Amino acid sequence: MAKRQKLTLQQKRRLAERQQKKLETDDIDESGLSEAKQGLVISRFGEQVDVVDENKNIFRVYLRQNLGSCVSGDQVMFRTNDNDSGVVEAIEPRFSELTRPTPHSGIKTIVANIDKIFVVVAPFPDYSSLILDRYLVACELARIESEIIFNKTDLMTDEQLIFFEDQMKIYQSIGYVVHKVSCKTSNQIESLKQRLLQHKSIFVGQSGVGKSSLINSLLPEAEILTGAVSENSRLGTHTTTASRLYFLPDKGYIIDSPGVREFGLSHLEPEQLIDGFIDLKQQLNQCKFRNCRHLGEKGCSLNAALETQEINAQRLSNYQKIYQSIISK
Ligand SMILES: Nc1nc2c(ncn2[C@@H]2O[C@H](COP(=O)(O)OP(=O)(O)O)[C@@H](O)[C@H]2O)c(=O)[nH]1
Ligand SMILES: [Mg+2]
Ligand SMILES: [Zn+2]
Repeated sequence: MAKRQKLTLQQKRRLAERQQKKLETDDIDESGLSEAKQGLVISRFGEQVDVVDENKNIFRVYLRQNLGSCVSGDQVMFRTNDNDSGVVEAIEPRFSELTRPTPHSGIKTIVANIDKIFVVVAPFPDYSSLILDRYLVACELARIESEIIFNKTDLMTDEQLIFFEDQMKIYQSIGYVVHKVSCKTSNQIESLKQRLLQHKSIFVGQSGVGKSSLINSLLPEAEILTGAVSENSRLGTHTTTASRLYFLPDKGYIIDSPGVREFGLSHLEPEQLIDGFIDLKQQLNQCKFRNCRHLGEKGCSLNAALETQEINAQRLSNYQKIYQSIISK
């Protein structure tokens, strides 16, 4: 067993060495590299990233081996060559990051250096408060401020409008800023824009809720940057599988992210989860058992808070569902 493992490690190392050599000899002309300069990562494509320099020139460059993860929003030091290519040499420390688990028990950084997360939901694809709460938990635990966008209001039937008004009230009463918008009619898009300006934000949410459409409505000029990247790198258009950063007119930026159906939280310790539910946490008041999991145990203070309607039943139920999903991972 030990021998086999050793071989594998050796093989891995050789492979890495070969790749590194290939990277340096084939793709990067080391002698022609510029001085290191500061850049901002717009998007990641496999082993390459698009980096923008202070003059808003965009380069598709390689990553030095052992650099660690490099994602949209990362501040980097990089060098370029005459072919609009180059290499990232260092990643600056991040002031924030949003992470999620990988299928193999690892943790993946999705985005770096953001100060606000907009969670987008809509009547289509089917709205789920559980999915919304999963995102909100991730935001709270990353200590990044979040706001909620209810998009596609133009598609809501009268019945749905009543339901969604009710949902919005739940989140507003917790303290979340809620936006009720439509890309189709541009309803409330301008007031949403005011909340974005000066910030470094990301749009997250299920695929199809309208994240990319929102960015197009908010920043028609964002198209220009998209075009510029494709032309500059000569590598065709961008896939929707990668996150992508767009500059706001003055300061700040907005990052469009690909949708994930359910935001994974399996990397959390179950007892961390309550910190992600700010409303429930506030109402915690000495449960009978010190190690209470708040799953309906006798003497749980959240049962009492539910009875006096200090907390919302849907939120408690979602907390319990997520808790169960973490312990059954
Ligand atoms: N009726 C309506 N359709 C919308 C609205 N916003 C987006 N869509 C449509 O929803 C679909 C998915 O939008 P997209 O922006 O690609 O979603 P994303 O996967 O979250 O980026 C597209 O067909 C959009 O035209 C809206 O406010 N109203
Ligand atoms: Mg999209
Ligand atoms: Zn309890």
